Amino acid sequence: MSDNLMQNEVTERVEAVEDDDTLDPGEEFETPVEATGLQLRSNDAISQGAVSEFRGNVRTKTVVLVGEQKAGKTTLLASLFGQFCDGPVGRFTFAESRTLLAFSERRHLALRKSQRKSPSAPRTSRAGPVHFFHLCVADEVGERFNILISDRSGEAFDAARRNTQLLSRLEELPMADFVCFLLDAGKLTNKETRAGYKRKFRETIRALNDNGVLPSTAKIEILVTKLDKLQRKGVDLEALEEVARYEADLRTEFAAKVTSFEIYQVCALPRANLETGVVGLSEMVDRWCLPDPVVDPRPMPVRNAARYLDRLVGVWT
Ligand SMILES: Nc1nc2c(ncn2[C@@H]2O[C@H](COP(=O)(O)OP(=O)(O)OP(=O)(O)O)[C@@H](O)[C@H]2O)c(=O)[nH]1
Ligand SMILES: [Mg+2]
Repeated sequence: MSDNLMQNEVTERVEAVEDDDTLDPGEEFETPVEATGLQLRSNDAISQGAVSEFRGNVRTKTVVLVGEQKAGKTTLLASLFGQFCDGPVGRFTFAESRTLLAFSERRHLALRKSQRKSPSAPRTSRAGPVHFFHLCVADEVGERFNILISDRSGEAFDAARRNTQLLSRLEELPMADFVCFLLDAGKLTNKETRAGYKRKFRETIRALNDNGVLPSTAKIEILVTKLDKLQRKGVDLEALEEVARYEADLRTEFAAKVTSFEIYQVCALPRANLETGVVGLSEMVDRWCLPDPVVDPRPMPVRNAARYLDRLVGVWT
């Protein structure tokens, strides 16, 4: 072999090693299975059985998406994942997902044109159980936040609204840190169907709240989805006022009944008006990752306590 050829080979090898050093170490970022004690199938959505164990081992916020058929639940989580694929979302970057393939598949299906006129996600199977999607994000200083987002068919919520005996089958609700009700803004612009839709939407929240299936600590979010449908040509001012009025009505009815009740506008897939763009997802992640306020575990001093023993707490504080 000539000197020149040998020199080239050595240079190539050195460059290859240098390249390797700069490569994303990938696997090393994964939470080791020994640390979580879990053998989750990383490429599938997580089933109900595995999720409790996962939550027991990893500090996680669980987000439950509630909404009737075609409200946009699957598209919302697919779009959120898609945003992270494109780069940082607000102050967070993507760190890891144990449901990568499941996320990618939903994203692909949500964007796919196929034989349809426009992109659309296939309906989540009615008979299928609840599934969870795992997203781990990191903030500017590298602190990681784990989020589990549930997805199930809207038909299950519809059935539980009509027959409260089925509420116990919504097994994801007791573990919710956030319960997000997806309100389809597009349906509020349709004068013929809006009254029925508004009634059903309200009844779903009532059914869940009045029957005690919403955890008392869970934060309730109304996500007004498909914002692009409110901003497309031909939507009159009356429709926008209708949405604002309905939001106010919901606030009046539910805000005082739950720990936290907020309404946010989002757009996951602006197919009715591209100018709307993707709206509200980075703020959503921000809220979901917000650390819980520190609780002071010390006992409260008793005022005018009769016993010396009970006065001690006051003396110490
Ligand atoms: N214009 C518009 N369409 C949306 C948006 N988000 C979702 N969609 C469409 O709404 C339809 C239903 O979305 P899905 O995400 O499948 O709804 P889902 O709540 O998961 O429905 P089920 O699985 O049947 O319970 C799809 O055709 C989506 O493309 C949005 O932000 N804007
Ligand atoms: Mg779905």
